Amino acid sequence: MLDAFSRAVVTADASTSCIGGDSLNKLKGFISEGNKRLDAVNAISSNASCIVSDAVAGMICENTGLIQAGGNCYPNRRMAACLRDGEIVLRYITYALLSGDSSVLDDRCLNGLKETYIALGVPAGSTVRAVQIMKAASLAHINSTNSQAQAGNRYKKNEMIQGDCSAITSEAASYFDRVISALS
Ligand SMILES: CCC1=C(C)/C(=C/C2=NC(=C\c3[nH]c(/C=C4\NC(=O)[C@H](C)[C@H]4CC)c(C)c3CCC(=O)O)/C(CCC(=O)O)=C2C)NC1=O
Repeated sequence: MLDAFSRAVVTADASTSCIGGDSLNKLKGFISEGNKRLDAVNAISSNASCIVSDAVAGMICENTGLIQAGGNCYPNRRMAACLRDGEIVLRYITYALLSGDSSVLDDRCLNGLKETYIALGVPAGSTVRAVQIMKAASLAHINSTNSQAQAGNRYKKNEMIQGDCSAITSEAASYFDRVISALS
């Protein structure tokens, strides 16, 4: 498992070079922009149960066969497993976002997951749909663009200093996309 710093070391060592130039500048940015990263992680973590339950509910609304006999969210045992998997995936995405590197997500969550899902008959398309909804909700929370209209009485405003969050948003998006491509 690597983070932005150990990744720079491993990459430099692989080419027997010193750490400098571009990779040092990237690490400087990692530090100077660090509070945005912490806020982004907090925006997801502190809304995780809402993000997960909303995504799984949305996935089921679009495909109600999932909760009927023969569906992979039926009976309740499978529904619980599905919600738990949503939380696992989102938690590993927050770890990757915190460390600035996808290896924790790749190695500890995604490695072999597609094969596990195929063996269990968990439908890939539905899983991808749930991850897409989690992605949209998480990016909205990072940017504080979540609205009462979308969230109803569960609406929670994130108190954050407003600034340019485009870089951390696209980095977060890339981890969701990683999950989607690993399962597709
Ligand atoms: C550390 C990382 C980690 C991951 C990622 C993980 C996933 C994981 N999900 C599983 C099951 C499952 N996963 C789902 C998920 C879903 N079904 C659907 O229809 C939806 C599309 C989707 C939710 C979005 C379901 C229903 C099961 C139970 C399947 C079964 O037992 O028939 C299983 C089989 C064992 C079990 O049931 O607990 C594993 C290993 N376990 C881990 O330890």
